[in-house]
Amino acid sequence: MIDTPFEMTEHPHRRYNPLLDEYVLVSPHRMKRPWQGRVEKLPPVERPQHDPKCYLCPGNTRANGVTNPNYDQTYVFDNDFRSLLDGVPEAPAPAHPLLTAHTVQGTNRVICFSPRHDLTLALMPVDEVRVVVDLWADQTTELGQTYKWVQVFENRGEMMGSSNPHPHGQIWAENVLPNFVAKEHVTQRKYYQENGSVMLLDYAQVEAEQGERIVIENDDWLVVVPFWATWPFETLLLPRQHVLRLPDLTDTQRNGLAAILKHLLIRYDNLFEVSFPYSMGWHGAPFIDESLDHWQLHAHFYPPLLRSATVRKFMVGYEMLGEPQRDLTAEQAATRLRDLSPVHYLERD
Ligand code: H2U
Ligand code: ZN
Repeated sequence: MIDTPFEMTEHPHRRYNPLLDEYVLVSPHRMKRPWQGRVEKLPPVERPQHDPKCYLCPGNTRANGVTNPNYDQTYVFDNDFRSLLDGVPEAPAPAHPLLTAHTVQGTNRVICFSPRHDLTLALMPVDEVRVVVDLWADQTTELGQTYKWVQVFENRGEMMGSSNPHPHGQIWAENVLPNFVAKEHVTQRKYYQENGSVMLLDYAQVEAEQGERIVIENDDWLVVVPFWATWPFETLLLPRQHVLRLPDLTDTQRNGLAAILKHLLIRYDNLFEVSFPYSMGWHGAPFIDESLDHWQLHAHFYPPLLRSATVRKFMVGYEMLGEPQRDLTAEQAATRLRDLSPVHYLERD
């Protein structure tokens, strides 16, 4: 029996994720246990500006024999190994409802963020990150004319399964809403119907007032470790104004976005002095013929690291069978990220 009043920094509790309508178990008392694992740093990896063996560098030939142009900013191409295809025939009616399958139509693209093999978004100049923002927006507009969903994302680092260190992201577009997006569509709509306001605008407001989960902010954007974060250093990037999709961002909002992206990623790299692995991606209103006022553009960052450049969080055991669990609270993670130097560790004197 614990005879002290409930403290979020002391006692196990479950936090509600309103976007996914699910819970995460938080066990802050476990932070007190001894840790005997190694806390190592990795030696910095020296990468050339151009790697003759890289599939994404300008002028190189890809796995399927196509040669990349000598691009000098960004470069988009159809993924040579697409997971989604167009013109797929209709699947037959299921033999039993428990064996249901549907046809899906779609496409996949790869975006090179820079011709420089050795850079990352954290190390690119802000005006070059801005070019990437514009490209994400333009691709969303273009693919949104054909598909209901356009998923812009980046897998960074070997730990996340990225096949190549060259700065790049991907876009998958399809004629259905994938699971997480379908969930966010329903939860945001329900919140809007019940409260008459936009869930993630209300959330940004509460976070701006409370401050304790803010990592970094500027006039148009806010980065928080969400109250319901599952990954140790997960963050949510939110506009302060109501925005449905990337292409709707104004020139000023895009500049602010490029700046805050770079500075978030610098802090991530500085945390364990390593090029921080993560999966990040954008969620905005889908291209469907329904009322969409409940939608708010946002980006999720899901980094796997927990304690050092090599010690990661695994979502296993109870997390596969019950629900996600974390020890470090969202507030503690935000404080750690907020207190880091705004100067990249590789660019310090
Ligand atoms: P990842 O780093 O997340 O693996 O993304 C790289 C993508 O690039 C991957 O989806 C594609 C892979 O299919 N690719 C090509 O389209 N052509 C190539 O020559 C190599 C990789
Ligand atoms: Zn390269």
